[in-house]
Amino acid sequence: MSQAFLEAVRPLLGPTALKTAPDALEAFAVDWRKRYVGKPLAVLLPETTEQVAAIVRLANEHRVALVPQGGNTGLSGGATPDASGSQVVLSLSRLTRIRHQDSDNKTLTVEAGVTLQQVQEAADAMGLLFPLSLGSEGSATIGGNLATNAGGTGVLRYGNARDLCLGVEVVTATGEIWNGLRGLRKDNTGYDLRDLFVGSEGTLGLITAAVVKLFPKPAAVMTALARVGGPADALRLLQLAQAQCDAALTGFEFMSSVSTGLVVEYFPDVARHGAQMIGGQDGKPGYPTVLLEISHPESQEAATTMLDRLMEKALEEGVVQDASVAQSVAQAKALWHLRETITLSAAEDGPHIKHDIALPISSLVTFIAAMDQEMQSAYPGIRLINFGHFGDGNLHYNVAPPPALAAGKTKTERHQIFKDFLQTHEDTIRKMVHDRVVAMNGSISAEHGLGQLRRDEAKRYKSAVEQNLMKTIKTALDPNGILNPGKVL
Ligand code: FAD
Ligand code: 2HG
Ligand code: ZN
Repeated sequence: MSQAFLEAVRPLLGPTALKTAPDALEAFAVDWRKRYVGKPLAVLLPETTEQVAAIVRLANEHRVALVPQGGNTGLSGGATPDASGSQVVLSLSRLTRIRHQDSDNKTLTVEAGVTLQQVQEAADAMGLLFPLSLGSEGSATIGGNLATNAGGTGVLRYGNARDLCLGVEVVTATGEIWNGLRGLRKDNTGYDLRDLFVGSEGTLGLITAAVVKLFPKPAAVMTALARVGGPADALRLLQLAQAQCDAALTGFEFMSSVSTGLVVEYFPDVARHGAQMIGGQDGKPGYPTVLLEISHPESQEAATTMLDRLMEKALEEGVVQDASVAQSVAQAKALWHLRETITLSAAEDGPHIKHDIALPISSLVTFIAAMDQEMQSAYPGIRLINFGHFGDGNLHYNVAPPPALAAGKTKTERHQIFKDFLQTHEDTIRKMVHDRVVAMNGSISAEHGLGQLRRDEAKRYKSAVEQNLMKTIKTALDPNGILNPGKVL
C-alpha cells in the first residue's frame, strides 16, 4: 500500500520533492532536541496548496499516515514520525510565497513555509510590526507557529499566535481546500473554524496559508536587565511595571540564576553582556533577573523617561537590587540573545526534563516556593532551570539532573548519564510538577503543545467530557485518522 502511495504521488511533485534515500530523510526524522527518532517511509515537499490537497486525497485512498512538518523546531515531538517506517512526513517548508500585503488593513497573507523571521522582515518592510517573537524564529515557520499556537516573548502585549491570526487556508484531512483567508477583525458567522485549526498540531488539517495581523511600529523600544531577589520581587516588579507603563510593557521574562548559569557555563561570550546583573562568573554567586522591555509609541525620549522612572521606583522600593538599561539596539539585542540562549545551553548540558506550565500570575510565587522545596528534598542537588514568560504566567520550570552525577566526565558520557537519570526519574518528576500545576488551576502546556511528549499526561488531567469532545472533533474532521496519528490524542 505504502509503495503504491509513493508511486501515485510521484507524478504530482517535482523530482526533488519526494525523498526516500535514508540520508535525505535524517533531518526530518528527528526532533530539535533529538529526543524522538522516527523512521519515515518518505518525505514529501510540495510547493502549492493544490499539491498538498492531492497528496492528502491519495493518503486517504491508500490509508497512509501523514506527519506535517514546518521548521522542525517544535519541543513536544509533534512533527516527528513514529518508528514504524510507514508514516510519511509532509513538509510545508516549500510553500514560501508572500501572497498579499495590505498596509491599510495591517495584514499580510503568507504561505505556511515562510519562516517567522521572514514574516517579521516583510512586516518591517511595510513599516509595520509582526510581534510574534521566538528564539527559533530563523527556522520556525508561520504554519508551525499557528499549528502550535506559539507564544514567545511578546504575548504580554500582543497575544499568542492565535491572537495574531485573522484567517487561514487549510487543506482538510480528506483533501479539500478551505479558503478561510479573511482579513477581518470581526466575523460572527457560525463556528470559528480558524481557531479549531490553530493549535491543533497538525491533527485536524494542514495550514497552507494565513492572514496575520500587523501593528504600528513603536517609536522606541528600550530593554533593561534587572537583578531581583527572587520570584516574589519579580511579581512586585511586574505589578509596578504594569501600573506605570500599562500597554507599553511589551516583555517581562524571569530568569533564575541556575538558568543563566548554564549560559555562563556553555556560552560565556553570550553571558558576558549581562554579566553584572546575572553574576555567576569567576566562582561568584549568580542572581535571578528580569529582562523587561518597554515599547513607546511617541519617542525615544518618552521611552527613556518611562523606563528610568520605573527603575528608579523599583530601586527605591527595594524591588530590584540593581539594573542595567541597554544603551543601544546592539546592547538590547545582546541581552535578548542571553535570554534566548538558555535553551541552547540546556541542550549542551544534556537531556533535561522540560516543563511548559501556565499558572494564574497570582500563584507563581507560591508554586515556585513549594515546588522548589519538594523537588530539592526528593532529589538533593537537582537543578531547577526555571525561566520564562513570567508576565504571562508561563514558566519553563525545567529540571536537570544533579551535576555531581557527571563530574569529570566527557560531554558524551554526561549526556548518557543524564539520559539514564531521566529514564528512571522523569515520569515521577513530571507527575510531581504537573500534579501541583493542575491542583493550582494551571496548564501542563502553555505554548509548546502536547505533541507526543505530553499526550498521555493530558489524558490524566483532562476530564472525560473534554477528551470525548476532542475525539469527536478529530473523528469528524479526519475519519480515516490520516493526519498526525499518535499526537495530541
Ligand atoms: P514544527 O516543529 O515543524 O511542527 C510543530 C507542530 O506543528 C507539529 O505537530 C507539526 O505536525 C505541526 N505543523 C507544522 N506545520 C504545520 C502546518 N503548516 N499545518 C499543520 N500542522 C503543522 N515555542 C514557543 O511557543 N515559544 C517560544 O518562546 C519558543 N522558543 C523556542 C526556542 C528554541 C531555541 C526552540 C528550538 C524552539 C522554541 N519554541 C518556542 C518551539 C517551536 O519553535 C515552536 O513550537 C514553533 O511554533 C514550531 O514551528 P515549526 O515550523 O518549527 O513547527
Ligand atoms: C523559551 O521560552 C522557549 O525560550 C524554550 O519556549 C523553553 O527551553 C525551553 O524549555
Ligand atoms: Zn517559552
